[in-house]
Amino acid sequence: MLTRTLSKPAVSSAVLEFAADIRSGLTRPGQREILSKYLYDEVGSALFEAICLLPEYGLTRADTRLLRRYADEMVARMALPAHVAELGSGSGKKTRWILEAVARRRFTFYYPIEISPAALAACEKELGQIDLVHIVGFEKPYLEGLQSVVNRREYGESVCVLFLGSTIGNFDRPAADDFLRQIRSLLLPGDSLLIGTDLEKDVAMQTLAYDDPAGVTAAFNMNVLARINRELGADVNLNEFAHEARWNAEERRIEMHLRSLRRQRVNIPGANLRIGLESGETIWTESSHKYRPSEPAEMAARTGFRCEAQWIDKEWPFAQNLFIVK
Ligand code: AVJ
Repeated sequence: MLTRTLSKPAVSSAVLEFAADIRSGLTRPGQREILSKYLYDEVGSALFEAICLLPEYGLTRADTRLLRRYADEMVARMALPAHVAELGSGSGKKTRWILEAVARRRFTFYYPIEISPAALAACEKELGQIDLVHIVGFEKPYLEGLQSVVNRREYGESVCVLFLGSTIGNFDRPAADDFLRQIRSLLLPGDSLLIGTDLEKDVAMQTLAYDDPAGVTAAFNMNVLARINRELGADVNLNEFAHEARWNAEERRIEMHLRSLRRQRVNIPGANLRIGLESGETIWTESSHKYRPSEPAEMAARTGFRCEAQWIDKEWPFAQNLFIVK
């Protein structure tokens, strides 16, 4: 008797890409690195949602306060969009205010663009019930997702892109400009980009937001090592690493690192990699750049936008910036 089994590739292309990026990041001369997007698997996305609830992490509450309070004013200052795209929607909780403000005025398509399928599902659940809003989610990298959105535009319709939560801060400054230029190249004059930027603040307060006493951020950071064990069959001992958050005054950013607590070897079969780490050596996992209030408008001017308006939260210095395509 012939038995047939469904054939499924032994290793998915997503895991192969993860393996290749881990390999190149961990063998980089000088500072070893893991790309920050890999922090956000299903566990990492859930831990990030928990970070947003921490008293030390005021960013998300400031972001939400501004959106809730000024949504109508924000929408009144943009060309009323038929299409609202959100880069990295996460759970979508704070997006509600803007979507409702748009949908009070017209029928709207909303496109969350997310690499985390779990976050995308949560977002579709959170925002799926708003009157006059039709959701179409894209599980794609930001620019590919945005390309799919603009392909749906019909003549005379405007697009609004949301890039909330200071996710732009993950890019170093030159790369942020490049990314904004790429967004710009997919848009048309009059389209809008609402972009959140965390502002510079007291260094101790800023650092504590990334090194909370309950250790939630440490778990978020450490999870990327657990992910390497899960997906690449590695043998990393998490007890031999420590979470570290430091303020880089020159680059004006918080950096998250994983510090090796002793001289050790790490074996990552799925990436065909064995490396030796020195005691005290770090792996850089994320940057969160902080901005001066005048900086977003300067970024807009360099990248094909003008900054139409800015709203700043007083309690936790954070800015929403409305860019309009020139
Ligand atoms: C989602 C990139 C905006 O940089 O503040 C929070 C991620 N990392 N705590 C940030 C994060 C550690 C967050 N962003």
